[in-house]
Amino acid sequence: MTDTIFGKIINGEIPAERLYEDEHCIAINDINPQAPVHALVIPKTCIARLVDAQPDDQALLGHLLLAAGKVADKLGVADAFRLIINNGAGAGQTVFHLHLHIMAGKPLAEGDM
Ligand code: DGP
Repeated sequence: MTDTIFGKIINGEIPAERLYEDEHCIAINDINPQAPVHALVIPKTCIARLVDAQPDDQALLGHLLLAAGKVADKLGVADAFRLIINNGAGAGQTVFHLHLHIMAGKPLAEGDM
């Protein structure tokens, strides 16, 4: 585990309500929501950026997508949500522990972020 804010949330040093948890990941609400529904799916193992993932991470990456679907369902937005991964500071990544943003609850146009 790294000492990013998400590592601290995963190991319980920093409190955060867990919307979902399983062996490999947790989901929490984003502290600074950009949409009415804005949750984060975070693997318990730290991969800094998506591009740092290795072939051995393939199952985990698939698991995160399946978990995101479960979380969207639990949040009542399974019919209309968007997944975003910011990779690198230039793309807006601020926490260098891979995470998927689940965003929903407002009309999503193709060009929206
Ligand atoms: P990104 O820009 O893709 O690295 O997204 C990081 C997100 O993490 C950002 O939307 C805000 C959220 N975030 C940062 N610190 C915390 C925290 O302590 N708790 C929660 N719930 N979310 C956080």
